[in-house]
Amino acid sequence: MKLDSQSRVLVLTGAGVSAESGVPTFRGMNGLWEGHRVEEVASPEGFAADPLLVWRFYSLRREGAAKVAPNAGHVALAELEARLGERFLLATQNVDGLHARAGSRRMLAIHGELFQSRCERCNVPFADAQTYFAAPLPRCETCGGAIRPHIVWFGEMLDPAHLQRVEAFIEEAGKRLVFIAVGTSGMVYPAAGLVDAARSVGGQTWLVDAAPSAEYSARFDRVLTGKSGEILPGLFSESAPSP
Ligand code: BV8
Ligand code: ZN
Repeated sequence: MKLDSQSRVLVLTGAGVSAESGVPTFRGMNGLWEGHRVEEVASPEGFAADPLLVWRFYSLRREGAAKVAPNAGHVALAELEARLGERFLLATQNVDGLHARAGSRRMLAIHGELFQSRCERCNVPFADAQTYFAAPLPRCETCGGAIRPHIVWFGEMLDPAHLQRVEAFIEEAGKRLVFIAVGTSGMVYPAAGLVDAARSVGGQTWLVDAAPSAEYSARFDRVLTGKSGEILPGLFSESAPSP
């Protein structure tokens, strides 16, 4: 991939970038968890209906994510950020915290953070690695409200500040934009619409995925099929010829 001194790189990552770290992907779970549809468990309706079931889902994921480490794909993205500085921005759909652990700083966790919780009334997120597998479930000391994972659930709005930062980056970059989606099936909106926004300003669009879907692939200029942990490290080194 040829990047020059004008290139502005926006990266969108999904569950596939953490797969080589041992974190299960959503498609890998066929959208199910212990027989429940993820969309039901990861939703405000699901939390209202059965908060213990939802806390068990996120507690298992906290336990899992605490045992894994960033892989070469996460590291390659942190290194690219170090090279490009403000000409780089990462929007991740992942909540596992692995990008931050690999050193990414110019990173927006657009679907929330697994290791943060918040009172559903006070809405102030705080670091929380606790697991909750049985009642009593955590309640806010200030107002007594229910504590929930600081996650953007299906049917919930993404943080407008995140969306504004991504849109501003795309607008400002224009034709100098290189948009790279890594390890995402492109099924969940509004993240899945970013490639269209990138194309609308004349940016270059690349997809890196182990098993890209035909529908999502069709919206990219270039599709590199393979594991992100194997492709990313060599993709950005200036000397490497475009594969
Ligand atoms: C919104 C946090 C509306 C949860 C997530 C009906 C009701 C309500 C909403 C909707 C509806 N119908 C449609 C919607 C909109 C909905 C949506 O898009 N649904 C989809 C299912 C159709 N979107 C929303 O609800 C969003 N909010 O629309 O608000 C609104 C509007 C106005 C006012 C009020 C409300 C919120 C979406 C965020 C949901 N939260 N995450 C949690 O993590 O627990 S989404 C969650 O699933 C992930 O964050 C991620 O985004 C998504 C899974 O996608 P991927 O990351 O792509 O993972 P996947 O497994 O699918 O793919 C992995 C890829 O990696 C594969 O391609 C695979 O080939 C590849 N791969 C595997 N290994 C490797 C690899 N690639 C490279 N290397 C490897 N080694
Ligand atoms: Zn509260």
